[in-house]
This record gives sequence, structure tokens and C-alpha cells, in this order.
Amino acid sequence: MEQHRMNRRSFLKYCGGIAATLGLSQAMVPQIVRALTTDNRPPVIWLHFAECTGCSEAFLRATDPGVADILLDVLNVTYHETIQVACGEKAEHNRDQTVADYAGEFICVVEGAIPTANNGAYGMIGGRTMLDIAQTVIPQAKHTIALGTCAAYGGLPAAAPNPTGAKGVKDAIGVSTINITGCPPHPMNLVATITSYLLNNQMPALRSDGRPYFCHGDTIHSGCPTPHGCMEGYNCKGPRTYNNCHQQAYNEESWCIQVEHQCIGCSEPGFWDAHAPFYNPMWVPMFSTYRPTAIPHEDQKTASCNRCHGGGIFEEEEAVQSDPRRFQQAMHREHEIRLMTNRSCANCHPEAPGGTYEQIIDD
Ligand code: FSX
Ligand code: F3S
Repeated sequence: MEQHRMNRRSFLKYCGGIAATLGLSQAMVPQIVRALTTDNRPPVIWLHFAECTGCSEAFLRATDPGVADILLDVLNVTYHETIQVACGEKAEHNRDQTVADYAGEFICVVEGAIPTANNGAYGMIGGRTMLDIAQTVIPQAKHTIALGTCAAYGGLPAAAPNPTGAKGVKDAIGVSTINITGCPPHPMNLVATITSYLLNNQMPALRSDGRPYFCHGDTIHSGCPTPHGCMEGYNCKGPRTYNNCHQQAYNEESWCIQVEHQCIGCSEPGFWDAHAPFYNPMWVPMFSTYRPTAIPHEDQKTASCNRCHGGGIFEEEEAVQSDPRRFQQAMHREHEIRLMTNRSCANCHPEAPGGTYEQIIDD
């Protein structure tokens, strides 16, 4: 371990996290340590196509261990277009040389979708199309991991009207891929996938959509920790989203539901189009469900009403109630959470689930 930047304590802790992600006993940690420190780990060549680079950013924001430790020490990344020092022709040469040196041995990690329209002309790197680079490099890999929803299924670059003809790697060039999805995916899911490969000499079991079961086998909903009750009625995609965000925070800090934002299903095939718009429908059901039976505000306005409706918001609501778009602008998420959770809201809004949930805001 001496030559590694990570100290022994944090490396063991990280290996414990890998075991937990893979659903393995902590007794497997010594084997994981051996797998990740053996000299004959396959090299990883990491390519970038049409994307926002958020997938790499997710790695760059990891703090313990840091990006250099993960990419260089744990994953044996030999080529990475975002963080490499070389640029221009030197970078192109490095890529081609690395592929030639490790043909048939390397694991190719691909970020981003591949523009295919007009022979790939809408995505160029160093004078070559991304499509050409993908067709040249990826078939020489032992395994290809599509990292992120863009590389797996097209993602944001493939959103309608998709003038570039962006596609996921499998659809673009016809190779099988292991898909680790999310926009961005959690870095640990990539590390755990490669660790699983090192441990078993084969990739982890995959669903029919190419995603490993260990990280994409259960829905967000199955482990949702929200105390506010299910937000599916407010357009949360958690019940239809197969990801393990609830088991590991991003940046060791937080994730969508923890910050009280609904899941937008960023890891699913069809994201972005199939899940958009993300917000408007969330407000319309609340508006139409609660409003018709609400007791007229002027009859019931109390001090506790002003917690949500003070400062003129109340009047503005009345003025815009026939226009859900303006209503959405006038309100904010905190109001929705209060309506869902504050028992006193049920005085005016009998259907509001707040009438049945624990009161979390003091009256
Ligand atoms: Fe896509 Fe990744 Fe979203 Fe961004 O590389 S999965 S747009 S976080 O960067 O590809
Ligand atoms: Fe994406 Fe939903 Fe997780 S939006 S990051 S799959 S909580």
C-alpha cells in the first residue's frame, strides 16, 4: 500500500463500501483489497462523447478517496480524456497507442452518447467523428461499460428532436455494453462493477436492459426515506426508477430525495423525453384535487394559515387560481410540503394528506 496515495485506513473503509454496494459480507473485504491491489488489473481506457461530463464530475467531486486515488490506484485508468495532461495530437496519439498496447485486454468506459446522423458529423474530436472513434476503439475492448444514461441509452443528447441522431453506445455501434446509469451515475457503481469483475473474472449479473442488478435491481421507492409520504402523485419517478441512490449519497453528502426534490428518473431508458416535463404535472393535481373542496379562504383564514399564505402569497394564489402556470410560479415547494404534512392544512384542504401524517411543523 505504501505507493498508494490513500492511507490504509481509508482504503479499507472504501473497500468496505464496495462490499456493501455489491451486497457482499464485510468478510469479503480482504479479497477486495487483494483484487484492487494486484498488478494484473486490466487497464481502463475512458472515452468521452456527447455529454455534459457530469459523469466524470461526479468522480472529481468524490473526496474520500479522491479522484486520483480512485482513477489511478483503484481502477488502473491508463487513459482519460478529461483529466489527462496531454492535448491535441499528443492526446490522439496517446489514445491510439494505449489501445494498441492493450487490445483485447482493456475495459473501455464510455461517457456520452454518439451522434450518428450525417455519418456522425455532429460530434468531432481531433478531426474525426465520435462515431468513427467509437467504431475503431470500442470493438477492441474486452468489455465496454456505458457510464451514464447518455452512453447507455442516449440520454439528454438524444432528447427530441435529436437532430444529431445521438444514440447510446449499443445502439450506435452494435456492441454489448454494461450499462451503469444515472445522470450522473454514482461513481461507486462503476468501481463496484469493476471490482466484481476482478473478484469473479466475469461482469456482475445484468438485467435485460444491460444494467447490473446490484445497483439497478430495486426502485428508489423501495428504499425511500422521505418522512412526507410517497410523492408519486407529485410526479416523483421513484417507483419507476431502478437505482441505488438511497444507499449512497453523492459526494458523500446528499441525493435528490434527501434534499426534498422528487426523483426525476435520470437513470431510466427514455430519460429525458419520457420523464419530461418534470414539474408542471406535479402542481396540477394538487390544485385541482384540493381546491374544489377547500373551504373558502376568507371564512377560515387563521394565524396558522399565514405561515404558508402570508406576505401576499395568499392573495396572489386567489388571483392566479385559474392559471396553473402562474400558480406554479407564485407557490414554492415548501408550501407543498406543508400542505402535505401540516395537520392544520387539512382544516381547509380536507383531502390533503397532512391530515393523516405526523405534524412536522409546529403550530
Ligand atoms: Fe450524460 Fe455524463 Fe448526464 Fe452528463 O458523461 S448521464 S448528461 S451527468 O455527463 O453523460
Ligand atoms: Fe436520478 Fe432519481 Fe437518483 S433523479 S440521481 S435516479 S433519485
